[in-house]
Amino acid sequence: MGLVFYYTPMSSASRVYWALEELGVPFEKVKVDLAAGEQRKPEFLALNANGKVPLLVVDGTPVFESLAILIHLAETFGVAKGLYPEPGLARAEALKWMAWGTASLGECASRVLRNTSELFPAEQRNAKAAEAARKDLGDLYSILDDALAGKTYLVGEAFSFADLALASYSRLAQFLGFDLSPFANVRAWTERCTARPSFARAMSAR
Ligand SMILES: N[C@@H](CCC(=O)N[C@@H](CS)C(=O)NCC(=O)O)C(=O)O
Repeated sequence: MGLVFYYTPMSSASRVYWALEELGVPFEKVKVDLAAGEQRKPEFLALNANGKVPLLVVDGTPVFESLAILIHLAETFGVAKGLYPEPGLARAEALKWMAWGTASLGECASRVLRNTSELFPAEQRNAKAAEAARKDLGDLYSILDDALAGKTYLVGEAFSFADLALASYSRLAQFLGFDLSPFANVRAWTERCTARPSFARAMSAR
């Protein structure tokens, strides 16, 4: 049965798309038109009751949440490809950054989005909350910038799933109009990571 990937371009599914392209594993893709409400169709809800992308169906078993999908792909295919450490402290470091990216950076970027984007109803947006979220985002990028000082990649010497899981948020930050220019290490690392052909392939998917 293999891998069936449900995605929407420019969404939380993008980093999973990037991972699949980076791994070079065969997968079937199914585009979900969020604007048309396809995520609320019974056949999709039967696979993911959350009604959200990404969703990866692995040999018939649905896996939702982009972080869980990334970890599964990293463990299953990434180790052999040198994209994810063997179990041990280096893996703990990779997991630390992947979890931080989702729970801290991603959560914060999502707060900025929810309080500024016209994708959300005006009455649910709050300028003060947006301002606080932008400040928090700056604090988080400062932490990431310090962690990248003198380093090419986050964990070890090579590009890994830790970089992939986090670098995709730089694009979201830029989309939100967040100024990354004070964070020189983050900018250089983002350019290094997103220059990979796998990133271009994933981003050009429509
Ligand atoms: N924490 C989830 C977030 C998933 C999510 O919010 N997906 C959005 C697109 S970015 C979605 O499918 N929204 C559809 C909806 O809420 O109706 C993950 O990382 O997988």
